[in-house]
Amino acid sequence: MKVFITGGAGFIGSNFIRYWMRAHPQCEIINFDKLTYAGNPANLADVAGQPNYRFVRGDISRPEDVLSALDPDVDLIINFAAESHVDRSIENPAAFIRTNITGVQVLLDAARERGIDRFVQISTDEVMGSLGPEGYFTEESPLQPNSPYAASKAAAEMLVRASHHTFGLDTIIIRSGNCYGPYQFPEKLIPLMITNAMDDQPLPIYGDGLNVRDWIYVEDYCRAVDAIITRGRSGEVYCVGARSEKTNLEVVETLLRLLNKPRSLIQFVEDRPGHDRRYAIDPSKVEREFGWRPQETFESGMAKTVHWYQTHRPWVDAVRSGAYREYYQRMYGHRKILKPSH
Ligand code: NAD
Ligand code: TDX
Repeated sequence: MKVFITGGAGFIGSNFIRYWMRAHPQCEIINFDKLTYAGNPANLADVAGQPNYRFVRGDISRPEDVLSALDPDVDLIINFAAESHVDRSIENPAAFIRTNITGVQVLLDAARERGIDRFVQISTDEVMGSLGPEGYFTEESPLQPNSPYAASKAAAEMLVRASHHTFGLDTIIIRSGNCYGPYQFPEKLIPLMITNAMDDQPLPIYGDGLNVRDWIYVEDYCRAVDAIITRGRSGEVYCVGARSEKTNLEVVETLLRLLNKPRSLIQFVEDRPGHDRRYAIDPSKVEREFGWRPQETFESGMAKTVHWYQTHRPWVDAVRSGAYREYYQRMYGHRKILKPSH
């Protein structure tokens, strides 16, 4: 089998490639990635030399890039490539439209042209909007995206659905909750807080810190994606979550404890505009159909994650240098500091 994985140099994609090569050692992989600020060849340095792995640099929104890299004998496309950070989509949505919408249509067209057996779109719970204190997202929840990022991922889902319905393309959509683990770029909550705390820098929590996210350790997610790809039904949507809801404040307090750093590092700052209050996934469908269960608890996954960042200082220093410093200053330099309400 030959798999075309897009966005494999990013956080989830690189963890998935490492996982997949272990689980399916006979399989050939093409990793197709534009290497944006979020794509980092160092994330896959350990597999780069293997004979069944090939890297191609290219942009999913450019048909000529995709068609020249997509060998005729590819069986499966898994699309991890995306602009993935909500705050950047608020600052400038243009790249999100190009990659997350145009790029997905380019891949769908290429999949049809080449007669690919299955197209898997990696989506997100954010397409379903924000929950109140009660209730859960399921595969039947309406799409109600609130940020430019979420809107672009919802649009992509609609294009995937249309390719299935109109052209009979074999497609699957997978929506997960917030992933965390090794190799995550430190713009996202958990790696940003760990790397700041390691350097005794302030930990900027948006608003009251009581927004809730549903966390899943990346390796657990990779196993779920594997089960869905190999055994899932064409045209279906699958929601993956580990039943692990935490407020942002709970997340930060957990990692402060693991790092043995003081609570005084916490700084409440001006909220994210349009900040979704709560995400929570009901993963019953995936549990029922595949018998999948997460292997890590939030505590064990966080302990592994903190340990990974502590023991990969050169990786941390490299990704936090150069353009990252400008990004950080732009994103956090002007945020008002708030007095905590609790
Ligand atoms: P990431 O930002 O770490 O990685 C994205 C990768 O895509 C990078 O390697 C980047 O270089 C590549 N890329 C970006 N634009 C591209 C383009 N035009 N052509 C080719 N490659 C391009 O993202 P991630 O956190 O690993 O997320 C992977 C996927 O999972 C995304 O589709 C995201 O929407 C989805 N997702 C992520 C989470 C999460 O918690 N991280 C949760 C749910 C869904
Ligand atoms: O500095 C911060 N302070 C803070 O309080 C950052 C970066 C985030 N937050 C809050 C905002 C959210 O409530 O933490 C929570 C998590 O934020 P992010 O890590 O930016 O993730 P989120 O906005 O929930 O989106 C993530 O999950 C779904 C991923 O970035 C998406 O790619 C995925 O689709």
